[in-house]
Order: sequence, then structure tokens, then C-alpha cells
Amino acid sequence: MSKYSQDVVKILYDHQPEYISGQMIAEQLQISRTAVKKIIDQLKAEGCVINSVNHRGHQLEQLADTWYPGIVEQIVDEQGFFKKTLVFDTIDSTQLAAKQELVGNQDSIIVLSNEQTKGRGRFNRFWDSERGKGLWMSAVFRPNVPFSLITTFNLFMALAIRESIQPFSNDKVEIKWPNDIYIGSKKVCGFLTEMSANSDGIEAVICGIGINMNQKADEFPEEIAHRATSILNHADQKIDRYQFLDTLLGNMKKRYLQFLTVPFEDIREEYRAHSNIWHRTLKFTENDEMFTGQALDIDKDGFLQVVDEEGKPHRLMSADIDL
Ligand code: BTX
Repeated sequence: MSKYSQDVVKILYDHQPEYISGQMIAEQLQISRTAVKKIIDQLKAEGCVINSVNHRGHQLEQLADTWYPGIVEQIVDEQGFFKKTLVFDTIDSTQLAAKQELVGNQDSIIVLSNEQTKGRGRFNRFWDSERGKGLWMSAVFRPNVPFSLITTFNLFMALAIRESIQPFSNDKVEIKWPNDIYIGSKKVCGFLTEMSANSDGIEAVICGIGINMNQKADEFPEEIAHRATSILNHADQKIDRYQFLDTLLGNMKKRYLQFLTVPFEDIREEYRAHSNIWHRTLKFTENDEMFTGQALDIDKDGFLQVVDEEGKPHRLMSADIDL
């Protein structure tokens, strides 16, 4: 791929919905018109929908299923919150890259990759991260808050992710406490919050988010096909990854500022209303202990209040729940 392809796609993106002539692109980049034509053909081959019309030029209709760094950076910059953006074509895990990148600076960071070869969930479980199908992202935050507050961070992020997926889905999107987002009985997103601390306190909070955007139902690996879904499976058209990223970053910024300024108590009702675990019998696993019970409530500190079949109460900070 030509080193100018990132520039060409950015120029086309900035000109949307207008046409721009090959001549103008060539002049801006100080390359030949033939070179521009070649790059545009390459962009079309990788999946960009570009309308090319004689005497008018080129118009970008849709980007390919890939992250173009210049466009991602522009979206992140326009949101005005994250200070650094890293975009990979392939990487072991965005979470690992984020942890390396946060050392020795105070930046808030976004890390995205087209695919992950070792995407990880909680307890080192695998996270399926196919190329071009989903949003595999880690976000580094720098909250200056006491350790005790960090437990509720995840709950604010859950709301941010849920409300970002909902406008793209025809069906109800719900939070499955503590780390998943569901549509119906299937997982559309898994996220986790990790912390890096030193003797001065919290150095960073790293939120890893995996969202299935555009997999067709038969495209999931066999072992998760029965419990995984994508937004596409609940939408009328393909999810525009850039529009989705913009929505998600906006909601993450909003919820993060809320996390810094109000207690969880203020959003507790909203969280409860968007959760899918009430009024049903569930199987809980916490620290290798398994029991069946019912989730009754979430308290002001974000702990789940559960009563098991014997009537014994449990207060859970984290657990695996089988629906
Ligand atoms: P979790 O441990 O709650 O969920 C992992 C479980 O979910 C797996 O054991 C598997 O059963 C199922 N699963 C795996 N892949 C998918 C998928 N694509 N869709 C639905 N279900 C799946 C939740 O962990 C937290 C996941 C965070 C993933 C992000 S991606 C960006 C960042 N980088 C990284 O390595 N992890 C995070």
C-alpha cells in the first residue's frame, strides 16, 4: 500500500459528501494524478466505496472495514478528551499495548486494532477479535480519586457502552452485571477495568472493550456461536464503525466526567433499569464457589445483593453469572 493512501483517504473523508478532483488531490500531496488514481483503486479494492465520475472527481461514500489512523485521530481529537491515539493493524492485545504505553507519562490514551491475536477477557479467558468485524479497544484514564471509588468505574462505563450500542440496534440492549452487554440472551460486548497503581496512588485505569459490530450469525467460532451476537444481527444495515466509535467516545467522556463528579447512587436507578439480571434464577460463580440464587438489588457502592436458594444473603463485588 502506498504511503500516501492514508492521506488520500483522509482528504476524501474531509470532503464528504462533496466530490474532489484527482488533480486537486495530486496537487495537495504533490504527487502525480496517475499515482492518485492508483491509490484510489487500491482503496476501492480494500472495501472503500468511492464514486468516481468523469469531470467531477471522487466522492467517498463508505469507508472500508478497517481503522485508518488519520481518521481515527481526527474523531478522537474532535471529542477533545483523549490525548494520544494508537492504531494497529494487528496486535496481540490492545490492553497489553495500552499498559506499555501509559508508563512514564500522564496521557489519556486510546488504543485500537483491526484484529487481536491474543485478545483476553477476565481471568485470562480468550476474547475472539476477528479482523474488521468488531471494535477492539483499550482506553487509558487518569483519575485522581481514592482506591475505594474505583470499584464503581466499571458501572459508569457499562452505561456508556450500553447507550452507545442501543441507537444502532433494533432490539433492547442490556447490561449483564458486571462485565457484559447483552442483546436478548447473547453477549454483544465484554469489557473489563484494570488498574495500574504505584506508591503515590492510582497511576491509570485501563478499560478494555470488545464489541461485536459486524459479524454475521454464522461467523462466530463454534465454541461461542450459541452465546455471542453482533450489533449487525439486530440492525437493518452494516454498522458504520467510525460513526459508532464517535458515539462511544462521546458517551465514555460523558460518563467518565460523571464518575468524577457524582456518586454511583445518582445513577443507580438508571443502571438497575438497564440490567437484565432481575427476577430470574441465576447461577453465580465467585472465587470457585458456585450457587444458584436471585439478584435482588445493586447497592450504593455497586455491590450486587443476592439471595441463594437456601435464603442466605451474598454481597458480590464481582462474579460470573450464567443466565
Ligand atoms: P469475560 O471473561 O467476561 O468473557 C470472555 C468469555 O466470553 C470467553 O470465555 C468466551 O466464552 C466469550 N467470548 C469470547 N469472545 C467473544 C466474543 N467476541 N463475543 C462474545 N463472547 C465472546 C469480558 O471477559 C471482557 C472482554 C474484553 C475484551 C477486550 S477487547 C479489547 C481489549 N483487549 C483485550 O485483550 N481485551 C479487551
